[in-house]
Amino acid sequence: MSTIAVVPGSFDPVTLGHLDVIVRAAGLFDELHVLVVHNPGKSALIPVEQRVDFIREAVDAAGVDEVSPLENVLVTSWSEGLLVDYCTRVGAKVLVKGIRSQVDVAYETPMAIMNRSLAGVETIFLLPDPAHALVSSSLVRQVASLGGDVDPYVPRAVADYLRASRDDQAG
Ligand code: COD
Repeated sequence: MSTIAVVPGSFDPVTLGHLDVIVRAAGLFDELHVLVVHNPGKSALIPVEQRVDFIREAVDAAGVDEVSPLENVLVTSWSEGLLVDYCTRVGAKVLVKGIRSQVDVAYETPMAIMNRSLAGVETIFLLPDPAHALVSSSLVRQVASLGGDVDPYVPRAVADYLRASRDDQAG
């Protein structure tokens, strides 16, 4: 039986930190679903379908660079209810989340316990690559909106999109 895992996130936008977790998780499971989920606690900058496209492009590019292509990665979105409802629908037994700090531990622990209680779905935490450990989507959005260079933190297409959005707003 193949093991399906899900990497959920807002990915608004996807960062190199997210991609590091995705690439490493893809090496641990038979099938990996990257799921763009609307987080009701956050107001989104980028439309969900655009976020999905950015991740697909970045995963395809990562596959070219890796020894083995990321052929086991599927990227999609979910807005129909609980995260674990998606897991149940596709037969996924594991969620994979990245943990950067104690703040992430405090945020993720109750959700992990609730998800196991609701549907028997386990959560596995991966520690970040130190090179990307301080990167967050919210900081990237803030830096981009104030005219800073986000090229070191996100895929090229995302940086171009954020630059264009800022130029549109400016003028
Ligand atoms: N390095 C490593 N990991 C990182 C990095 C980085 N630089 N940046 C972010 N991450 C991790 C985050 O810790 C998180 O695990 C994941 O990547 C996604 O991050 P974001 O910011 O894109 O997404 P969030 O934090 O807004 O999470 C959105 C979710 C929908 C995943 C979350 O809200 C969730 O799990 N919701 C559950 C909804 C639900 O069903 N609730 C009821 C039961 S709990």
